[in-house]
Amino acid sequence: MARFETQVGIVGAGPAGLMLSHLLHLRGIHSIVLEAKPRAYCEERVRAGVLEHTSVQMLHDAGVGARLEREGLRHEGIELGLNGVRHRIPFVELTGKYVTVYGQQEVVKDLIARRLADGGDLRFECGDVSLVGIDSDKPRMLVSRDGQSDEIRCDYIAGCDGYHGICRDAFPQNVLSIYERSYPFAWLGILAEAAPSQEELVYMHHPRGFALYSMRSPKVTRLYLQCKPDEDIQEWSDDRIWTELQARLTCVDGWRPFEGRVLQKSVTGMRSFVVEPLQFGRLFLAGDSAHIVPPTGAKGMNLALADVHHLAIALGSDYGVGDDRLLQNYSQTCLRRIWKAQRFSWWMTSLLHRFENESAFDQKRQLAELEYVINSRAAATSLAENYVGLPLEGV
Ligand code: FAS
Ligand code: PHB
Repeated sequence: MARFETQVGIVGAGPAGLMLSHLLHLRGIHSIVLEAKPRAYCEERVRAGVLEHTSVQMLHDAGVGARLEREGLRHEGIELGLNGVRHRIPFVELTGKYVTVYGQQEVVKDLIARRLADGGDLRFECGDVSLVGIDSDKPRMLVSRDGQSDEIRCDYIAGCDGYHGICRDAFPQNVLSIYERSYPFAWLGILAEAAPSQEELVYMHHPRGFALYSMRSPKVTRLYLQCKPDEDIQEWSDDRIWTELQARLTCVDGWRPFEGRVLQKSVTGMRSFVVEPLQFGRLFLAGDSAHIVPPTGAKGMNLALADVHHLAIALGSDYGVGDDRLLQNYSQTCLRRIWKAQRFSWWMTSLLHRFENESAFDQKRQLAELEYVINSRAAATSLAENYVGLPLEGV
């Protein structure tokens, strides 16, 4: 067995794990990142695409924002669609802030490149990871692959291994409280080799179900449509997908998405999920390992970055001046933001999707709420300030 030592062991090389490793490096704190998948897989995995104002600021301040600045698409608003008419929510006018469209895999590529350039210890295809002694002073990560097992002794462990990872399950059962809600639908999403036919995202309410028009670059668009929770992607030819997207997104002013070759298509389940607390002993959860939001509010990746922002500051204070109060408050600090993002993501999902068994009253109430948001500056401002990202505590 090979033995290694580090200050912070990190499980998972998604946005949370990689950003944490980088932020710790900037504070002179050593970390080892264990990732089950190959580097290429992590760099090609298509997921989120919208960065809050706060996330862009964080990436810039951490010195990993140069390509984001060059290639990110600045979006000063979004459009809500109702009865084939688009209504703009002007973020900058209402909040002074904007969002940036930049693929999650681009953020991951930038962070991996920077970590490796700084001599970071990233171990891809690491093998099976298990945790030992998380409530002791020296927790360990055990990694076994091809009959070889390594032991990594740490001061702290960060569980950044997503919803399907192993770290959350390392918490004793009686410690965790789980809050969750599922939705009677999913999203069928495509990446298309088609130029954007308009500049901003369109969130469309439609009797056939929700549809979202998003993008990645001047040549690539990203589109989603509401589908059954157990939808079989094999039953969706590219033609059928475009026909359904055009049926839901085409507007009375003639606007419609440009079509193109479908580069990637998948179905993503919708759930709201939070565990409390985010800490047990010297194990800290961050990102999707602790919370999942439906993507309607574009909060997933941004919440993961906010968690590790707080964790890096807390670890920096502990290592820097021996003050562990921020670490003790880490869970509560993150949960305040997590529950606001949960509320907003649930609200956007409830506002814009068709709920099969909803009553006629609920349908009318949903439309009234959408019309209120479209026509009320106060309601539009509330949407805008949540969408661009609420201020980070302590910043
Ligand atoms: P991640 O899941 O990104 O990273 C966790 C990492 O841990 C992965 O690389 C995984 O391979 C690794 N890992 C897991 N178990 C391990 C183990 N036992 N040992 C070692 N490594 C392990 N958000 C949006 O806003 N818009 C979207 O369109 C959108 N689409 C999404 C589509 C999908 C299919 C998913 C799952 C999420 C989507 N999200 C979206 C949310 C997404 O952006 C997440 O919030 C974000 O990836 C969270 O980042 P991390 O917490 O770093 O977790
Ligand atoms: C995306 O571009 O992938 C995207 C944008 C906004 C969302 C969800 C996903 O709400």
